[in-house]
Amino acid sequence: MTLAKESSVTAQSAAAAARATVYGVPRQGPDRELKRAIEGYWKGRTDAAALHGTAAALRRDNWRRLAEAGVHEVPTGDFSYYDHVLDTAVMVGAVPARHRAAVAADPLDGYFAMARGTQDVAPLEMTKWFDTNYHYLVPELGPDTVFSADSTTQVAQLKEALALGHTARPVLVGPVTFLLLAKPAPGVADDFQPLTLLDRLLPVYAEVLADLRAAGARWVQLDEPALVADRTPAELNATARAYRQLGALTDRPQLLVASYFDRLGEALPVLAKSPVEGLALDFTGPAAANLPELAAAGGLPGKRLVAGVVDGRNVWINDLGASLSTLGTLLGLADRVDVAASCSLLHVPLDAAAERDIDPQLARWLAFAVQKTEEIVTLARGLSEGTGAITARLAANRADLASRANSPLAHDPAVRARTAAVTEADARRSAAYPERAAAQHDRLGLPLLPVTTIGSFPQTGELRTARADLRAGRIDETAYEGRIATEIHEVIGFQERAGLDVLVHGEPERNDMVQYFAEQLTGALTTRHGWVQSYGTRYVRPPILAGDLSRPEPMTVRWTRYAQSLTERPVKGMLTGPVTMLAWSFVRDDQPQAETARQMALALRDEVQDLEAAGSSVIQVDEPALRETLPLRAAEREEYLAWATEAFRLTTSGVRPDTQIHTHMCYAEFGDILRAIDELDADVISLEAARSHMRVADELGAAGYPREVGPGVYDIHSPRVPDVAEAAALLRKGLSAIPAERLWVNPDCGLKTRGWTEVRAALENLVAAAREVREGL
Ligand code: MET
Repeated sequence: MTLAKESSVTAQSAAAAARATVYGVPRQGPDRELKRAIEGYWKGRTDAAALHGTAAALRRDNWRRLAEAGVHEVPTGDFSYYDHVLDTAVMVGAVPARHRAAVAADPLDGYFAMARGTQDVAPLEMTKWFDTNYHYLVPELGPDTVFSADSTTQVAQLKEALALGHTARPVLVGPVTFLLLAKPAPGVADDFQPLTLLDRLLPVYAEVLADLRAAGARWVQLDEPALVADRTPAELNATARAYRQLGALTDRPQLLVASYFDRLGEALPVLAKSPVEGLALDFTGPAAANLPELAAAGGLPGKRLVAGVVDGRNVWINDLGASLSTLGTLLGLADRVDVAASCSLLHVPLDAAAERDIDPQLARWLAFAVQKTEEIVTLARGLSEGTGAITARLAANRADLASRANSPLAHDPAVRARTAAVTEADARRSAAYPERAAAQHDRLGLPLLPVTTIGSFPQTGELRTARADLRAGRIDETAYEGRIATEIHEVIGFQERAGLDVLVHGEPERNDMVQYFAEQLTGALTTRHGWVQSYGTRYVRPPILAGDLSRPEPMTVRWTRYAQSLTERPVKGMLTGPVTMLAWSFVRDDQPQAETARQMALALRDEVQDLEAAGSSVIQVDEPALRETLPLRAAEREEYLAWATEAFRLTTSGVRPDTQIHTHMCYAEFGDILRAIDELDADVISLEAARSHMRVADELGAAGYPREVGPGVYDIHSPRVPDVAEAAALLRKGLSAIPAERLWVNPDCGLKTRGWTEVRAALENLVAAAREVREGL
């Protein structure tokens, strides 16, 4: 292990001590107080004053926690009632016309209306924040958009922090990223490019910057993560123009432009040459390439560099020695170097110390936001005062890392031997698709346009109560299982009566499609308090894939077999796929993701084979996350798709030719993974299509996709029930792209969030539509 060069460390302390900072912290509070306060406000249980009071107290506690840990410069403006991109839209006056009256009447209610919609007005669209599991609200812009500055919230939060005695740095979404994340407003041409509004937006940012300076900001951080994706020369020119103009302002704080989630690449020289005073760069994972690229570009003479050396997106302890080595190299490349996490700590849970049930051996390897803050402070101290000042801490860190490297909890020789022995043939079905299709046709005897669902049926209040009762000890395991069995009985009965062709058991026993499996896998952990914001007041607890993965016993066979015992029709086995299991978990960082994916795939392969042996003739392996984990840079995609598709095939290829493998993905945009979808070699794929008028069917048809497809004809994201005519029209549209022999009829996604009344009506209509269209064939 190399440590920071003592000579460079002395140089830094002579100039200025390295500062520890972060770009943002988890918003929810130790007990998700924010969620409760906001939802209480929505339900009318608390008033706005009480909500503001809770929020201010949480911010105060967050800053105090940071300051007490030794963070020198705390962020402001990272806090949000819903989403920071929505906050930015409000800050620049980009309120859609349909929401203006509500915002004018009451800014807080108007804000929530933009986020969630009302009875009469649709919300902004929501989508994933880069390749994280956080969702932001998509700004809607058009040629007529008139921006206007409203710095109230940013100024108020800055003043709060300053009044509490903190050195504070407001954090804003930068103008280029804001525009690149926006989409054309309804009614505006699809090809409208929001970036063309840059010259109108910059004066608004100038005004906000002046207001923040007047309120006491010495530095302001502008987040530009959009610059880590592949950008066109025009986009890079716009970036150069933006920062030339903002840099030239006289009435402004010093500017720190932050990037994260990958390397800056072509945008690095653009920002390095701009007249901003500082850059924040990610030096973790693939973004580690920022280091040589920065050196090659001649560094950042005269500028401040904030070095994101602590991974802000995973839950593992930092290798402090390695980080100090990186920091030591960086010292020669900038005027001063400060230390941070790679991105906002929004993406990790708050405090690993709250996890009392985790094996203490394993707990040593975990770092949530609180622990990462301590690592950042330690590194800043080591950089300023020399490694001698943190000797004991470095030794403890080495011991923790060594305990992980050698731990039998993380290393299972049997699992390793098995992944090492995987051959190309293991990830290939034993027969080609045409032969399989014929065998499956004979075995299943399905009609043309078979009707099925995606897996889950409504997760009713009774089911959730039963689970809570079981956890609280109010009912025992037997009583709980009785309730699950009753539910499965009803779900099967309904599907038979409604006339569906391939049935499901409805997933009533699953708390969550990832957690349910993680709880049963060796090598995976689940947390009690490890909440991470997904969107708005929705928080999830991603499992932690800590060690080599294996499946001690079957996970789904019992309920699937029970469901099958109730009907003559085929019941689909239902599993979450390996790529999605990884995407929605915190994945170990001490081996390539491809290796973890392979272990997961083999564990799931055993389950697939056990289902087959128990009589399942149809097995679905869901991969809704295949596309969202696609790397931000095109150059990294091929490698990802290679291991991801291999993991899916490894999971599903051990079955007989006459066992039908389904997969499901719920999004309509996947032009960029068409080839990968083909590589999965699934017999049947179901996709989201209802909202986009079966566009996926057209795309797959045009691409010559050779296997069976179920483009969703029922949009389950809305309480609307499609009538027979509407579903039939969509099916006919599907038939224009996919021949009847290969077209399935199904909803867009699982039904767990819907109510029984809608589900009953919608599925009956789907069956009727399928019969009507079949008759016309
Ligand atoms: N089988 C799962 C369900 O129906 C698939 C969900 S994909 C987000 O709920």
